[in-house]
Amino acid sequence: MWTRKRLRRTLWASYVDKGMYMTPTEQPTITDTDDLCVATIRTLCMDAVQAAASGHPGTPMAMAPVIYTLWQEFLRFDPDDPAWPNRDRFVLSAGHASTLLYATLHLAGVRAVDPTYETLGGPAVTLDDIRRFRQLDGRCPGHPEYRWTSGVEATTGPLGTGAATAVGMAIAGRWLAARFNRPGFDVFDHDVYALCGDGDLMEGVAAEAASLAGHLRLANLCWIYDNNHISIEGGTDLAFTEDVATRFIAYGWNVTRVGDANDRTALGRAFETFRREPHRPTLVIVDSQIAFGAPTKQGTAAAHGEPLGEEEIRATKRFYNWPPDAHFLVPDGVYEHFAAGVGKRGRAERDSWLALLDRYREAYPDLAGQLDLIWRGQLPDGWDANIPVFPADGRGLATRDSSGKVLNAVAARVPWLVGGSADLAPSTKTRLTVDGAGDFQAASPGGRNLHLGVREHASAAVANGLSLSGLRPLWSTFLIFSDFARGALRLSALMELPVIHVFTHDSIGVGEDGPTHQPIEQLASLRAVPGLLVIRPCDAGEVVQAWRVVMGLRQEPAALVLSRQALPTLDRARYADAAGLARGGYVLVDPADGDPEVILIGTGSEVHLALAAHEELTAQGVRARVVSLPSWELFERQPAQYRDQVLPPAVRARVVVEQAATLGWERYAGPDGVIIGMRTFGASAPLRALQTKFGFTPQAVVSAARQSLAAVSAVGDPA
Ligand SMILES: Cc1ncc(C[n+]2csc(CCOP(=O)(O)OP(=O)(O)O)c2C)c(N)n1
Ligand SMILES: [Mg+2]
Repeated sequence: MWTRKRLRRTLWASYVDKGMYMTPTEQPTITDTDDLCVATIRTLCMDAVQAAASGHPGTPMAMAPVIYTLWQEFLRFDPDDPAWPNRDRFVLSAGHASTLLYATLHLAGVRAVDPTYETLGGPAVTLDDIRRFRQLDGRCPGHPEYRWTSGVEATTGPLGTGAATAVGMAIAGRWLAARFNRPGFDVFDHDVYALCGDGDLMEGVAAEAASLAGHLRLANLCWIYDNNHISIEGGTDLAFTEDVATRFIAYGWNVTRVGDANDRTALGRAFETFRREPHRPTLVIVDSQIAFGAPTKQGTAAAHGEPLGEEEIRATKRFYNWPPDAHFLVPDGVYEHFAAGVGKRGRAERDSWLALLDRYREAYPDLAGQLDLIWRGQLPDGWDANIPVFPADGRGLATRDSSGKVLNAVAARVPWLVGGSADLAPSTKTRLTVDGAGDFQAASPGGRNLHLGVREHASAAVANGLSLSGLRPLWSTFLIFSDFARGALRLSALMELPVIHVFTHDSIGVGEDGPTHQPIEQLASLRAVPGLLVIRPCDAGEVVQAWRVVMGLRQEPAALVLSRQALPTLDRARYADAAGLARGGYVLVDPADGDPEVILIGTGSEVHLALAAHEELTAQGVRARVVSLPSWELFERQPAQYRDQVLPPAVRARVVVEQAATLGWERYAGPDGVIIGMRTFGASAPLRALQTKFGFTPQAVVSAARQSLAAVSAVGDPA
């Protein structure tokens, strides 16, 4: 149906495509080149949002002088190599203002790198890309996306999260400097900037991260706060009247103010103040007026977060001394001015850094070799040499314990594997105890154990920031609290970052802590995140294999789901090799003779229930197979032939057992299978009592097997 809006948009797009609105000879009457550049950013943003008929034009227009001053005069960023390791980072936490970044990337002439961030190509953002803002497959999606548009340092849009990610980048900057800089060799000394709005500062994740940044005295971190007193529903007096400056001072930040976003001199002074501050992160509070179009008609034309409309754009352009009918116009001299500013400075910075790196290579070949591995996302030779072997043991150990041992064996060989926990490292067993690991603190920025505090959401965001800077981060909490980290956790998948999320206390098996601490729906919801590998190993043998898989990841995050309680270490002479974990699911044991008539499927601690039921069924003369299925994602990647081998379609009698919500298991249980899982919250009681109450006993698995066998024989063989 041709709504008016759609018609307008289509006509607009076709005029723009044909260049009918372009008046190339007409130039703005702006004499100052800096003003001209700022106006170019503004008009590109307006035109892009108008062409897309969606998006937020107001904030980009108001913040244009801020991003311009920062990039043109301060940011150490070489447009020719947006992956240069010691570049300053700029994170647009207010991701809804994405055109601001796209216009800047375009005007600065930033070149594209491939998704592995290794090979350089053409422009990151062309004028055509800006014309096609928010269109399918365009380089300018609605919100900035890492790996999709070069020069975008982090995927942003979920407010608060970009700012928190920047804290991770600043920690990484400190860590890299402490570990790799040597006297006379400041290989790492870059700064991290994030541009935030009211929404960012309202979000809990940003508060968590700011508190951590203040504690860690991250003087290489600068948040710029667009204090425009407005968000979607209206003025901030509706819901946000706190004193932000005082709050940040209380966090231990250095707070400075710029009274007018158009005052480039004051902005410059604020950035200099940041650079001079040796001990604290800096918050630059910039007072601004969100643009609704020509200032004469403030607030009358468009609602917040909507295109301005063509008439309003013309009026606004006139106000800027811009030809009102020109669209996507980059006036003469603008590209050149950017090239002479950020371009020239960035190139000089990178050239001298490359020369420094050459000398560093000679002086410290080992360290330089490590950096090459970091930058290529590779592991050192022999990274797995220390991984222990766990002998069969009927009593066994918790998978959190075996994981802690494997982790430390790996950490001994991968110096840039850094760990952190949201105040639960003693419980999650993620503390790195290898020689010299130490704690990361303001006074010891080379430490490999981050104390992230009880701040799960910021923990995941910080881990993303560490990963974006080349480190191999892990962070940990209880599985139940993965919910608290979800926003940043899913961004690790969206950004394709090899972050390791370690979640222990993985079931009602936590016992006495009760239903508040017993995860139910968390496994299903983690499995629902595209691109997140979820692995729930059943014993120490599978834990070893899980770490092998996880360490080999280069563009995927993983969630390791581990038990609090001890689990037997399987005798792999009797049961299949744990290496089967790499395929996601594998046959652990089959009937002594003949084909299986029923398949028992389990993950983690419940694999042992399935094995006990297998013995019982064997004694009863039932031919059963046990399948360990620790990772759906890895299993789904196997060829159909392999999957059918493990779960033969002809064997329809099946039991799935997992101490979690049953959602999704139908795919493996099939129509005649029985799923033993959790359909309610848990309860506070000793583990044994819970297992009986909720039906996690070998007897329950045996009777479920019989029930499924009966269902199959009642239906009959379809063949
Ligand atoms: C976590 C999250 N919640 C809600 C939104 C939707 N949203 C986008 S912009 C916005 C208002 C942001 O206000 P502010 O940060 O002050 O930015 P301004 O409108 O001033 O540019 C909201 C609620 C979001 N992007 N992320
Ligand atoms: Mg605002």
